[in-house]
Amino acid sequence: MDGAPLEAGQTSSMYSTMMRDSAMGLPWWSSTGIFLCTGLDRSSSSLFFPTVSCSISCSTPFSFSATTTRFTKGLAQPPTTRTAAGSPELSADCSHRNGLYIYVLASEFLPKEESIEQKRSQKLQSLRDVCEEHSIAMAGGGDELKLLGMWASPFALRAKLALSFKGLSYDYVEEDFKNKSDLLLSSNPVHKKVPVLIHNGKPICESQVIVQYIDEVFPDAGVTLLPADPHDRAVARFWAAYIDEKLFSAWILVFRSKTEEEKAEAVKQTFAVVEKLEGALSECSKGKPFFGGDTVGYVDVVLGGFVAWVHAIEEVFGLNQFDAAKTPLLAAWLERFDELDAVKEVMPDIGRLVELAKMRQAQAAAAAAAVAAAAAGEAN
Ligand SMILES: N[C@@H](CCC(=O)N[C@@H](CS)C(=O)NCC(=O)O)C(=O)O
Repeated sequence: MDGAPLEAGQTSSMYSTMMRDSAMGLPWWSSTGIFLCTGLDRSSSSLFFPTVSCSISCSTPFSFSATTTRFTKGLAQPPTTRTAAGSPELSADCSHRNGLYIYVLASEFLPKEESIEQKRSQKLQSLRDVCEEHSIAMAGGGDELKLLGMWASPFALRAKLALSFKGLSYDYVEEDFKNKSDLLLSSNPVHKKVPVLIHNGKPICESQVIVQYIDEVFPDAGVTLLPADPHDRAVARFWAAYIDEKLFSAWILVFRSKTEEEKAEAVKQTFAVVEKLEGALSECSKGKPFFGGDTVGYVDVVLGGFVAWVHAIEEVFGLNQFDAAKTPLLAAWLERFDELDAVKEVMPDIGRLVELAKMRQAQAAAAAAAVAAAAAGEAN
């Protein structure tokens, strides 16, 4: 590839590493599951795969993307293939919508969901190397996004959701809280917490700040999260702050409750907050499916970060917070939100969260028992 702009309908075979799903003996395009699509494109705005609703960020002159895409239904026939320079290697279909093209140069079936993030990072790195080698300008003048997170963190999930809804590629670094990286400690010296987004070497901390930053800096990518109207924007920020202040603290009470009375009080507080959020959804959505209206917006992302834990809490504590009988709008919202491909792509495994929650509960119970035993020993 010589770095000259690709023409519509033309692709490069540079990264044609399509693999067969050997386990099933099927060609990749007829499989179902997660695919990693990587490529360079030349477009001027976001577009969507026709078969899946996964947005990919595109900016001029070139951007690269590595996005995971869930094919819930394998394709019935191979996608159109176009090759450059008569190469026998093929590229996946070029989606074409509204006159824009995307060149997906490689689609690789990922049989193991856990490997997605590492795989995505590796592919991005190889694309970056290729861009450097061929002097190809990268999206937004070489935007480099790195996210420091932890798989179970609802706050890190917010940042992942925002990046996913925007279709932005990023490197992901999983942090170990027992041994935080120097990068985390130097990037967020005040709180030393995740998430931290590092954009072209500059760190941005606090999940809500990160989501707003992403929306501001990449206005043309994917969906717009913050409302255009200043009053609507203020209302969205108000409810986002309410979620962190009230819902999260009610959950902490649920987790820390030691007696049935304490748990009942914590559950009561949780439902009171959720009831207010039902009103918020009605106010922000104006009768549409999401807080953001027809598409997800800022409050959807902020509350969306908590969705994995809503499911885990239901399994661990038997607490169905978004109950269709009590809060029908939120119950329907949750179902809708869970079904979005951009959400599925980044959602942690609920079973793993349940295990973590049970382990933390057992640790807290053991610590409380040790304190009680020590107090009893002192009294004797
Ligand atoms: N207000 C912060 C909260 C971030 C937060 O609490 N992160 C937790 C993970 S869920 C963390 O990094 N904990 C590490 C620690 O406390 O050492 C935000 O919205 O980003």
